[in-house]
Parts: sequence; structure tokens; C-alpha cells
Amino acid sequence: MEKVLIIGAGGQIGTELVLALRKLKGNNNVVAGDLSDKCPDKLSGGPYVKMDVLDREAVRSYVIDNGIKQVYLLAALLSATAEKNPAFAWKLNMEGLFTILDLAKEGYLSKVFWPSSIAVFGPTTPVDKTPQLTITEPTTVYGISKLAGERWCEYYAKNYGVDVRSIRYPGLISHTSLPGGGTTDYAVDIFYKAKTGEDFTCFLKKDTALPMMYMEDAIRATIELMETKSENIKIRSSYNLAGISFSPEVIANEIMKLKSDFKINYAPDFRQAIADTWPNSIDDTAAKLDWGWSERFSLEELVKVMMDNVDITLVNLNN
Ligand code: NAD
Ligand code: AKB
Repeated sequence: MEKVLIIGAGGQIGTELVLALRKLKGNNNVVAGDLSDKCPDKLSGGPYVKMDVLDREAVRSYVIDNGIKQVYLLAALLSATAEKNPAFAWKLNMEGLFTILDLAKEGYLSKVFWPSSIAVFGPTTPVDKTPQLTITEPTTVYGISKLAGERWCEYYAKNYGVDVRSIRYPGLISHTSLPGGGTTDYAVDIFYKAKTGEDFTCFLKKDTALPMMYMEDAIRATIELMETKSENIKIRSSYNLAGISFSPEVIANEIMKLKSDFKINYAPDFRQAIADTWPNSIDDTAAKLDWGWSERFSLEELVKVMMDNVDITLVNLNN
């Protein structure tokens, strides 16, 4: 069993990915790495390392000395946070990727997973059923960093034979850990307010439709992509994944079916301008054809599972 390292393991995706990979590969074969000194409680069932992905030499030594063979690189600034600090977002989102791609190029790693995003698309991209190959002119620093990352992944795959695999995740919705500063975060926040009976003020307009996905589907997609044979992977930049598309008004209506007194109001902020540049829906035919992808969660199922499972103690509801 190859040893796996997940960098950025304490975040929204990492928390669930570590748990899923440990189930598949055994606790001791999956190391969680993140910035904090202390291992997050949810990840305490296996090895944890304090790691700053920007410390290139420390990451290299850890990977080489501990015989790590696969890396999932999740550490990044997301769209909303990145706009507040573009220079640092560019640094974090790019430098870590080169450190990991170089380790793979030198033969230390057999496989790399690096996530891209629907943020690679921009205002000139076709918005409905956005194709795999289309115009990509992102206008956010986050989108620019993801697009550049995709190009570098493909470059390392073609020129150095690096087995790097990637998904353009839609907005991800989960209840195990909170989202980390994205434009799609409203679709998680809404459930905490609904659960406690508070009104929800949405930072996007009511009719802003975006592609979204329940985390269980996203984790399954990630593992299926990483476990498929290398020859099945025809796209080395990043695969579109569709999930489900909805606007704040549509998800609020779905929540109201379970909680009839739930109320939503709208106060768009700077994140509206980001969302306005992203697609409404995605075409993921290539993922379906190449490695057999198929999503499971409908909007109705997603809302039910979130309403059943969000843990209101995770958030300070006055914020
Ligand atoms: P997150 O913000 O929840 O988690 C990121 C984690 O990285 C945090 O635990 C943070 O402490 C850690 N981190 C930050 N700087 C670090 C550093 N220098 N060294 C080591 N760790 C560091 O993010 P997420 O939502 O889990 O996203 C993970 C990846 O998936 C990102 O690349 C993101 O762009 C991508 N993605 C996420 C979504 C989504 O909806 N969550 C959608 C598309 C793409
Ligand atoms: C964000 O909103 O920044 C992320 C993403 C879609 O990449 N959730």
C-alpha cells in the first residue's frame, strides 16, 4: 500500500478526504498535514504532521524521508479570501504545486492529486452546460491561479510523465467541517441558520445559479479518479464535474419544504461580482466517458442530508 500525504487536511475537503482514504488504505498509510500544531480532533485516528506547504525544503524532506508516494495537495486560498490578498493567494496557490510536481518529476511520487475549480471559467465562457474545452478567461486571482495550475499539471504530465490528476470542483456542500472562504459558502451557511430557526441573509442575489455538489459525491469522484488506471485519464489539466445547479432562491425553497417557517433575504456583497463570472451549469461528459463518473445526490437528497446532519455547535451563529 503506497503511503499518502494530504496537505491542507484540516479544511473542508481534507477532513472528509482523510477519513475516506483511511477507510480505504488503512489509518497508518494516510498522513494528514496542515498548518496547526495540534492534529484536528476529527483526524486523530491516524498520523498527523504540522506542515507549511510554502516551506519547500521541509515538504521535500518529509516526503522523501517518510516514503510518501502519493500527495493530495489541497492547501490554497479560496475565491473570496484570495481577492482580499491577491499577491499571497498567487504565492500560496502556485508555489506548493511546483514543490509537489517537482517531487513527482524527480520520481519520489507515483501520483499527485491537485484540485482545480469552476473558477477557471470567466465572463466570456458559455454559462450553460459549460463544455470541458471552452474559453477560460478568469477575472479573479483564484481563477487565474487555478487556470495556471491546470496548465502546469498538463505540462508536467506531457513533458516529464508525471501522473497528476485533477477535478474542477463545483461549490462543495458538507456538514463535517466548515467551508474556508469561497463564493459558494452561502450554500453551507444557509443550513446552519435554517437549523436554528434564524433568518438567513444571503450574500448572493436570489437568482444566481451556480454548480454545486454534495461532499460525499466529490470525495467519491476524487478517489475514483485517483484509483482508475492511468491510461483512462485523457485530460491532464482538469476534469469538469457537473453536480447540481441551483440558485439561493431554489435551495431556500427546498429547505422550506422541510422547515416551512424558514426565511431568506438578500444583501449581495463583493462575492456577487465573482459569482457573476462563473457558469450556471457544467457539462461533465468527459469525466463520465473517461473514468465512469456518475453523481448520486440530487438537490432534494442534499437538502435532506444537510438538514439532518449539520452540527450547529461548529459555528458561532452571531457571526
Ligand atoms: P479550506 O480553506 O477549507 O482548507 C484549506 C486547508 O489548507 C486549511 O485547513 C488550511 O489550514 C490549509 N492551509 C492553508 N495554507 C497552508 C499552508 N501554507 N500549508 C499547509 N496547509 C495550509 O479549502 P477546501 O475547501 O478544503 O479546498 C481545498 C482545495 O480544493 C483548494 O485547492 C480549493 O481551491 C479546492 N476547491 C474547493 C472547493 C470547495 O467548494 N470547497 C471548490 C473548488 C475547488
Ligand atoms: C469558492 O467558492 O471559491 C470555491 C470554488 C467553487 O472553488 N467553493
